[in-house]
Amino acid sequence: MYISKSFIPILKNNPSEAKIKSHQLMLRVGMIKQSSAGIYSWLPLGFKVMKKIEKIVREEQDRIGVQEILMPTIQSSEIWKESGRYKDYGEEMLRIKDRQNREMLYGPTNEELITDIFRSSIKSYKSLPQLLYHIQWKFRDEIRPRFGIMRCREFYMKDAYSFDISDEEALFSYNKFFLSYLKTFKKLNLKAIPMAAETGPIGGSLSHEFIILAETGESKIFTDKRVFDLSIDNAKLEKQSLENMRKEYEQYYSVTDEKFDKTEFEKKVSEKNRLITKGIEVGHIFYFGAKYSKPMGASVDLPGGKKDFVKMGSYGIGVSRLVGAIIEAKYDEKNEVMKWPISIAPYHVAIIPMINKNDNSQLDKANNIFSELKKNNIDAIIDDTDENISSKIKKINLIGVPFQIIIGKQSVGDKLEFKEVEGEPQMIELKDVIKIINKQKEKN
Ligand code: 5CA
Repeated sequence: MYISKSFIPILKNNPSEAKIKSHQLMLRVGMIKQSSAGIYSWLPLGFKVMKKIEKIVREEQDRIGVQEILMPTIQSSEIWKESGRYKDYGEEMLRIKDRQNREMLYGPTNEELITDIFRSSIKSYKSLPQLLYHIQWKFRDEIRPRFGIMRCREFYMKDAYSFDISDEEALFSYNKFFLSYLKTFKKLNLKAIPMAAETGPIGGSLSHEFIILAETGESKIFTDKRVFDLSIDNAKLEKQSLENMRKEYEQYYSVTDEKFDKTEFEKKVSEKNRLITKGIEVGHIFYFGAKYSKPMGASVDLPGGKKDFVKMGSYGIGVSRLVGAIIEAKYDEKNEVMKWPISIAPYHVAIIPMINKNDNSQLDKANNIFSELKKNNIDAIIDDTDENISSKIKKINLIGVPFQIIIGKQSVGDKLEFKEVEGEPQMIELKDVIKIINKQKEKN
């Protein structure tokens, strides 16, 4: 891919309407374009990154045995009337009438729809547990959409739902997601901390928000620093192991301001371990037992012949919000350098030749390198514009391509000038470039 032919509409300066760095960068390098308040189009660069995040989220859901489905964005109001949430959800729900005058809505979440799907097919405890997820657009008519795709009205979410026979089994499902979320965020190179949280309009008795630290985050958090040192490496997908892992996290005080209790915080956390800061909520999990299954009549036959309502939980990850959250965590605003983890970078490497109108040799060299990289599953972009090398490097730094091959005066014979973003250049052969990039890809 040539930069001259790509749709990457870069702006010279930061757009004035953007207040936080993720919003600034996403508009500046043309990852998104606002279409109306809180509603965005995703342009190639942004879409590529989001799709890569989605892939990692999906892999980690599949790994714990959640089955993927796809539910529609438009739902009927009937099921929401059954659960009692049609009224409760209030103005955040976008309500629509179809041509038959039926009340429809753009789904803000899917507890009702999934319960309806479940109850129509699953009748026996023998089919439990059922773990289902989808990745789909949601709409919430937020009163104050802000910070670009961080708090917008239309956003892309992974939402999963669990159905179990008893509270004990349901907590096993909950804990599977707890672990899977920690793994997902780790893969995305983020340190997310699970924090006891309020359940809000989703409801239920148990809930954790997964928060990454960021000054620009909207959640105020109160935590025991030692929670950052915990490791999930030894946790296994078994009841006891998962329970122990969650207990280990829960022994450290970690809450958002909705749950904050000053006396408890000061009693449980010594002064040197107290951390009061801000964060971004990238995931949220809930356990709500029979909150939806009871009013909607989703029950199964039990071993003795009796029936009971299934126990449910729901588990969300803000896939589109993660794009912004990762920028908040990784973007060096002062030097205008973005460093995407290679697993989600829009391109693995940028090839930057010096372009000379009367001499095609540098561009030919770039094309050959591009083909060789492609053969090795390395996704490259060639900056074929006629800007000078230093402004090209600036642009690539801003986009956040993690590696650069510069074909300038330094590159002679088989040796190429190769560097990591913010790293020192080294003169090496293409085969070694391939080795370094592939090694980095495997590590992530
Ligand atoms: N049904 C449950 C779990 S599947 C649910 O909807 N949970 S939620 O309301 O907490 O949303 C899940 C995740 O979606 C949040 O953790 C957040 O990362 C993301 N999210 C929520 N609202 C927005 C919004 N307005 N803009 C961008 N992302 C959002």
